[in-house]
Amino acid sequence: MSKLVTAKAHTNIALVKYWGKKDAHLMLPQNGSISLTLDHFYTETSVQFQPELTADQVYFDNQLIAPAKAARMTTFLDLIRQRSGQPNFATVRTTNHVPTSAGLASSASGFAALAAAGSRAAGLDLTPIELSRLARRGSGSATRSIFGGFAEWHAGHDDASSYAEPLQDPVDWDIQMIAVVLKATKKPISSTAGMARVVATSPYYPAWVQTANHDLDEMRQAILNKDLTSVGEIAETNAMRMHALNLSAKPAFNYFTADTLTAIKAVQDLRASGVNCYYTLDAGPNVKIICAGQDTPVIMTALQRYFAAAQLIVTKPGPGISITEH
Ligand code: 2P0
Repeated sequence: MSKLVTAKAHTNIALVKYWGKKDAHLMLPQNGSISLTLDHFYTETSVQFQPELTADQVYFDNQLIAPAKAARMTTFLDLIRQRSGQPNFATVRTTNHVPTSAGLASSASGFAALAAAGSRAAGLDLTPIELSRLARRGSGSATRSIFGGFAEWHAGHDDASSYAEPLQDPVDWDIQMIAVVLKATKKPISSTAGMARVVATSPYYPAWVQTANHDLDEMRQAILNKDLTSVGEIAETNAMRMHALNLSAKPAFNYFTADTLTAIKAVQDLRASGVNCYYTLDAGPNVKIICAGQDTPVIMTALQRYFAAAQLIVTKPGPGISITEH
């Protein structure tokens, strides 16, 4: 029986987005991305390899899940077995500390935690950058969740060169995100399939890659300067260009609901009234508002005209991965 190892990874929100692969097997992105890891949402996963098992056993919130639903995780465990020489199947127990079905990037924290717990349980002792490369094979956004604060995922050109690194951690200036958790309808298309369709069919894709690379340079500088206004402006523009790709795909799709547009409008109105706040959106209806802590109360009050207090979650920069051997 292997060591029992638990890892805790926080989710991250991209400020310059990843939206398209150039190699689906190695999970190499078309462009680099920059994110902020959040304190409030995280996944805890424990892994133990056991000789008596005849298949991997994956539990989500203490419920054993069907093999078909666990396929992406067991394929990832195969990769760890291949690298480590660990011959056994594993028991995996994972708990997502995110509001139920909020769709707040649980694959980022999920695969980061699985990479860390799984590799250590299998006897590998990986550096943070090696862990980031491994997490990438599970889900692109997981590449960045190894690190706390601001992180940058370098697109790279092969397995060795595509990894994230910390840009700024800890974050010693005032930046927060308010997650506006909106009721999800059935997701129109998964992230993986959505971005593949965009790369294959959007005539605007080359312009996206070009502008994303420019956004990366500007965002790096804005973070170094601790400049909330620039971080917010670049992030908002970048997010809307990503969603414009979805609208320009064939067939077109989008992740917005009516409430998404209400939240966007509320941010625009707040900004028009002098409050320094910006929005970003990922592959779901939720809106994340980038702001300073001092403005949080006025933003919360304004949003509560439209949304219940329980739908508004204030988050701060969060830490990188932590690993415990039992
Ligand atoms: C990101 N998103 O940079 C972008 C922005 C959502 C919008 O990465 O196919 O679950 O597993 O690599 O990482 C969500 O997609 O997709 C995502 P795969 P992933 O955070």
